[in-house]
Amino acid sequence: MYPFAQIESKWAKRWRETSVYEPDLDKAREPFYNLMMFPYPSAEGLHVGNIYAFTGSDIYGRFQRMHGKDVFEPIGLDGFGIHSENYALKQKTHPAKQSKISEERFYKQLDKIGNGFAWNERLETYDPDYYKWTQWIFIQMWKRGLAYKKKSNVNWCPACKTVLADEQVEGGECERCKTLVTKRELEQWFFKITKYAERLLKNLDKIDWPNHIKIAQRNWIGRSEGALLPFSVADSKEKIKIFTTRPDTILGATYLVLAPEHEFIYRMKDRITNWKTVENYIRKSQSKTENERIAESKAKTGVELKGIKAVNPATRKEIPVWVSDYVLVSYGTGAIMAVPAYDERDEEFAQSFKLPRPKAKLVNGEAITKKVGGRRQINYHLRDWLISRQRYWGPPIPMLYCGKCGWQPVPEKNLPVLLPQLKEFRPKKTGQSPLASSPSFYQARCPKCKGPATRETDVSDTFLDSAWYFYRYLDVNNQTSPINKSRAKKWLPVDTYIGGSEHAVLHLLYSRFLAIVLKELKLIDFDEPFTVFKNHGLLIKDGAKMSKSKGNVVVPDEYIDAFGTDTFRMYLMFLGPFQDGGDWRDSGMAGTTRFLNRVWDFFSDIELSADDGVISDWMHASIKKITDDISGLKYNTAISELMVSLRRLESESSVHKKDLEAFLLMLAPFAPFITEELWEKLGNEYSIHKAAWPQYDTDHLIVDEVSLIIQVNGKLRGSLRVKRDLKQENAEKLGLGMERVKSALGDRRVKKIIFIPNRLVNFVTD
Ligand code: ANZ
Ligand code: ZN
Repeated sequence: MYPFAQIESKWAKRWRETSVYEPDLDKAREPFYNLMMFPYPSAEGLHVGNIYAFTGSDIYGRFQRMHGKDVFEPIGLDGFGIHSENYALKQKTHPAKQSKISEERFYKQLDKIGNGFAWNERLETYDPDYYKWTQWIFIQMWKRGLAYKKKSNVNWCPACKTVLADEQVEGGECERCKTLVTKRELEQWFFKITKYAERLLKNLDKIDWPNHIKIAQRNWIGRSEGALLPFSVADSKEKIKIFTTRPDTILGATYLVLAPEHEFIYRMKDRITNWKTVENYIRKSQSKTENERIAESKAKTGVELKGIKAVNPATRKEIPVWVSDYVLVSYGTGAIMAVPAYDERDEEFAQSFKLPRPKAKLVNGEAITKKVGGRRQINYHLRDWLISRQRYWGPPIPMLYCGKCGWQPVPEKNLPVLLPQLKEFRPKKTGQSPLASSPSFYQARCPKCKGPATRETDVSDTFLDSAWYFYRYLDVNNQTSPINKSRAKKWLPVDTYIGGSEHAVLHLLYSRFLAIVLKELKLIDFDEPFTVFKNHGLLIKDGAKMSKSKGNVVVPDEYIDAFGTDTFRMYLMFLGPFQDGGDWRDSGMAGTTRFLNRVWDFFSDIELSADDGVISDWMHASIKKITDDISGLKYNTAISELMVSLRRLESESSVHKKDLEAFLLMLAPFAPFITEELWEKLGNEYSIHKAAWPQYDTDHLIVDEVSLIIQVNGKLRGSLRVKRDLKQENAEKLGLGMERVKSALGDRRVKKIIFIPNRLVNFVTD
């Protein structure tokens, strides 16, 4: 086996000493921001699934660097948040202590995977130097009217003991721990992402992202065109406004349905003759999850509001008003007109309660909207981002409450609001953060009237930490601004972002939202942070996605120790197309080990032809294939082609130096250590990772090969496999490059060249 341990530590050291992977952030000429998704240290360390993603991204960065780009490939840790806190709880340590342990472990691992990281710019989200600015961003949100506190019925995870944003509820379960989410009436902080719904939707057209992610975001934003129609209430001045996408069906609207939380119900309390039943129903519905309420499989429930009638403005008929939990308070107006003739849900409901289901004519939707005094309305399913968390391990929300002055932001000069070292940091069931039991934390002065004030004791969601980290990488020590504007102008938006699709909505939507706000703050001059986003696939083991909860996680360290980083990287990338993922097998490493050993042996014992500057035709073809494959992240087929090329090199009695170089250069992104060593052995200038990617010439591509006989003065001196219809001048060049032709010619001058296409070249001398 080749001495990988020695080679790998040698070059790791040299790369660091010579800052090969540290671009000049101010002066770089061809900036290329190569970003991979922010890792969060929730577990014992990185598993091979994480490394799979990072390696794939790194290969792309190295490929760009060899194309003359100044590649910036930063790394850091998203170490705040529930993931990390839960892990600390499990380890029975304090999150502040645990995070230091995890940090060390993570960086040690990341240092070993052979990525071209710009280590000088690393950052951790729990560093006060970082979260000071996370808090600053919160305050700017507040100042722009984009942050507000509101009591509402929010998602509550009983296991995480905190509220969750809608984006963190998947199929009614907590995105993180899969516990069934319940509803709780709590006062919470929100960011007004809905203000930008239309922009977030429209901008999707101008970015190069996988279609399925764009679709997920479009669906999440959920633009819906319809109308607001007023229904008057009989014997009263009240009106109930409903939202419908089908005003044309109004003649068939035979009853109204209100969400249980609709305020109209409480206002009408005195007129509702069956109030007890109604109240009971409302209470029961509050314990259901949203998913249970709208599930198609569940029978619809509801109660009529006795004593109340509405009037259909088109038919002028009096119709009953019901309350049912299949209508959601947070969408549209929280009230609907039910049209059993056209709407399935309404039909089902009408059937259960034996309500009439008359066939009704359709009318002109726009005209009727006007006629009944309604108006056209566009609705979005997107809701505001619930940003507060009742947990300990996050940036305290930098707000103060004063009985006299109301909510006040912490003055910017007093940032950061440091997270205090609390012994009792465990989440509570009460809906209050552990910080609420620390008077020394929450007792404060109002910045306005200097009277007593109380600090907000919730912390902000981790997704805020990770919505802006890539700006900070550009200037991690900046004390005066969260973002270095001139560097941001130079380096951003991110050129290529590679990550998994589990963040299709969450992180990728929040980051897009934040970019719009940062642009308004004039810190950046674009509103889409990731021009190109590419998805990688997942590593599968024993038929399941590799994850801690499935217990099928493979820890990389022992494999790297046993086989070396280069082999490990190549093995991962050879498993399948990077964007599809692959199947991990413990035994699989043998193949790539053999390959790199062969590379090593071959280069150790090589017979070079003179450096004739020629790249063989077959190598031109290989270069084209590998270049195309890497551009398309098809790393597995690029590796196959490298294997074919090696076999070809091995079979030749003497090889062109340029072929060898091309081979090493193309292997370099995959196996950065061994190639650096062999590059040096070939006598080339350090570093291979900054050398130019080999160029192919389409003229040389062998589409269809023929044998060309090469003669000197009519005497056979060899033959060449070349592409059919090769041009005379190229055939001459190739022939003259052959050792046997050179020695046969000696120092005689070539007087004439006879060329028969696809057959022969004959060099005739004086
Ligand atoms: C009458 C009707 C007739 C409707 C018909 C649909 C079909 P999207 O596309 O999601 O916007 N709706 C309105 N607000 C609702 C709420 N808060 N909770 C539950 N359902 C609500 O769908 C809008 C349609 O969903 C609206 O149009 C309304 O039913 C219902 F043949 O009004 B429709
Ligand atoms: Zn005050």
